[in-house]
Amino acid sequence: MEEPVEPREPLPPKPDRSAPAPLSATGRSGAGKDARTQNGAYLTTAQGTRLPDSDHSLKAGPRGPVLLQDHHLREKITHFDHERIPERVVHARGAAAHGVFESYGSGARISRAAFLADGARTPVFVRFSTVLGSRGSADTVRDTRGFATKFYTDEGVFDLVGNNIPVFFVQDAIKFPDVVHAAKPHPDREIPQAQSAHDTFWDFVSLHTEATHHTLWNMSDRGIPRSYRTMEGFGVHTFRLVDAEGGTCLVKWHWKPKLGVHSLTWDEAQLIGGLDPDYHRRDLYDAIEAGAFPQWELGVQVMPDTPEQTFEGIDLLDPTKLVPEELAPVQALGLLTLNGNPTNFFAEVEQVAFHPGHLVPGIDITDDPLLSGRLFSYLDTQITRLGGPNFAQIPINRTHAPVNDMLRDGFHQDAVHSGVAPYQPNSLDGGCPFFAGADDHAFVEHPLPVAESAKVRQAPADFDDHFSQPRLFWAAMTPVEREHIIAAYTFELGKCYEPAVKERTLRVLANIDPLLCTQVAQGLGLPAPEPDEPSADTPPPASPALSQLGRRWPVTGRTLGILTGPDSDLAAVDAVRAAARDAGLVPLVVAPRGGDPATVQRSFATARSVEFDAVVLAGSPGPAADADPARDARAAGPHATLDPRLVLLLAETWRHAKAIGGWDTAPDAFAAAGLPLDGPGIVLGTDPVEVLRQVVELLAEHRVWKRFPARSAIEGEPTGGEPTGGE
Ligand code: HDE
Repeated sequence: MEEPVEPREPLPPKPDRSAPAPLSATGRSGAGKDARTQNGAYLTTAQGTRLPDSDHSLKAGPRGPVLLQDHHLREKITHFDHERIPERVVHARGAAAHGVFESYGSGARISRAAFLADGARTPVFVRFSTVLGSRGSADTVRDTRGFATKFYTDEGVFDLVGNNIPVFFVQDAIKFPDVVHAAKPHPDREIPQAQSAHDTFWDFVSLHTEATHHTLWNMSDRGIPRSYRTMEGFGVHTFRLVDAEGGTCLVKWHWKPKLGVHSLTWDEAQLIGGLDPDYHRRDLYDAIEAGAFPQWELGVQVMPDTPEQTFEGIDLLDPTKLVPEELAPVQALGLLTLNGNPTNFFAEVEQVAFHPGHLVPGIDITDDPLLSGRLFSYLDTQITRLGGPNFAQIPINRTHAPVNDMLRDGFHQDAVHSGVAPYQPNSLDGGCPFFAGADDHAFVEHPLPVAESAKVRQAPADFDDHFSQPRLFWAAMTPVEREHIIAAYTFELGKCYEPAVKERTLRVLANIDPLLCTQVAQGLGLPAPEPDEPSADTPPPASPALSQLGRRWPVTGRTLGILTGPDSDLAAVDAVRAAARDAGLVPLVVAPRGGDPATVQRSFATARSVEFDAVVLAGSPGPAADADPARDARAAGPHATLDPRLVLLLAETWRHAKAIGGWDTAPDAFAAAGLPLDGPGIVLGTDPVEVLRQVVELLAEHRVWKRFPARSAIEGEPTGGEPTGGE
């Protein structure tokens, strides 16, 4: 309770925390484990001089003027003035974790990369992000998510800098500033923050129709993930793998989450944006702290490396196209486990610098024009963001391989280079460093023949096909997923002011699908135009793997709200909590008021439905002491028999299609809250643990969509057929 005053060493980091390996600024040569932290029991200046006071400036008497000679004041304030660095121009908002990648060895036959060898274990650091918002923006906005992985391999750093959507808005890097300027807030008012629901974004994407495919994914449930843990990741571009004999293949990278791909509903996403803007960041951190380590399998789709660089008619150099998994199945290469939270957000998450050009032997690039531009951009951007060319020496960016790069000096040089000959060839430093051959793990570019051609500013003719793959995606969606897409377009365009922007976008939608176009037009109160892009003679191939629904997934790390009242049977609550933990869930007990955090995690005043993936109700709690049914602004209405906050919680849980269980007098509460007792996804019973078992069954499908069948206009089977895969 009292402020400690006895000098003592800093406390050790918490057990869930990890940190960059204690390596020297030039790689593997070791430094002490505490080299990266500050030590010492006493407060000092940056020069290590101990300080007697840091609460008062040096003054000429207690009421006198502050003296300029106060070097401690000047050092403290000057450093503070320079604490911020420029945020990332895109992907500014993010969260990250440490982990390990364990290779299955299956990739060794297609790539010589050492980290893909059988049994290889490689430390990793993974940063997830939104694209559009500023550093302080909300997590749950509709947006693409970044999924960037730094593998600290023995052969140098490999960065897989991907997204949770497999295609991109533009085909050529020269268009990237255009799409980002259009999507960022309007330059005059700097609104709206972190969202695409505004005129400039839709102006651009409706004119630049190669953005149609990515935009459609953004409007689907992929744009509002439930958690970073339930996101798929994609490398987007096609990469070239090189095996030990120099043989090559073309691949697309995939991260498959062990928990499945799940999303929020739009209503939830908006509520959470206000209630808990750090929702995804918190979720990742809490899961790791709780020991529910998120996992993904890394996989590749493998395509032959032919001179055309196409596969089944799909241009592999076009980043607006995906390869359906039904044509090239994803082959698993290894398992990623995130098991350590950062120790210091700024040092690690803010300062980590990814770059698609951080490659290792066995992984090479293709001529995708979007990738070519990225190979320039990521290095360039760090020089401004991290204040100079030595960002590779920041602890989180340090390679785990020995470095001898002959790069010298510059801002923030941490290494003390010895020798006199940072040039090649030399004899004065004994000829060191030496060149490596391919057998010594050198990165040798694959000698790809370049076809004879003229210098032009042009794209290949098949890059003009902007609609076949949006049609493929739409065809794979189930009715409920289609309904969400329609609602998302209607919302976003409904936020636009310019009639021309809406009408032009409807023309784009007509070219994807008439149903999509007419439904959105109806919501906007505008006529639905006819398509002006001819449909292909053959319908799009079926790719049910694109749908998120129809499978069952592990429930590990999902949250369960256990709602209790003063009359709840506490033994039953305990039994349900234990059973929930056994099932891998995170149970949170909600009680009328706060209490010992070991038994009560939320009160009626602090809980809101969006925190829970499912809820169970132990009885029928009346209004708690701090409730005011008549005036509580959050209440769905006055309910004398139930706490009004509970009414709201139950109504939202129902509306968001989540599983709801109850025992004892819970049916009275459900009835009072207007929930149909025999409705889909409502589990009632006398045995609380059995009720929980059935709730867990429902949770394995994520949501109870049959509670809200799709509107009849949208019903009609997707052409994709039965979904496949899953656990
Ligand atoms: Fe990025 N992108 N990007 N991007 N990107 C950046 O690099 C850029 C693209 C992606 O957590 C920046 O360090 C260009 C595709 C992620 O630190 C910048 C183009 C994909 C992250 C940049 C693209 C991505 C970034 C901003 C078009 C998915 C966050 C700060 C040619 C495959 C990494 C920074 C992190 C970040 C440029 C397109 C993913 C400016 C020029 C396609 C996950 O360099």
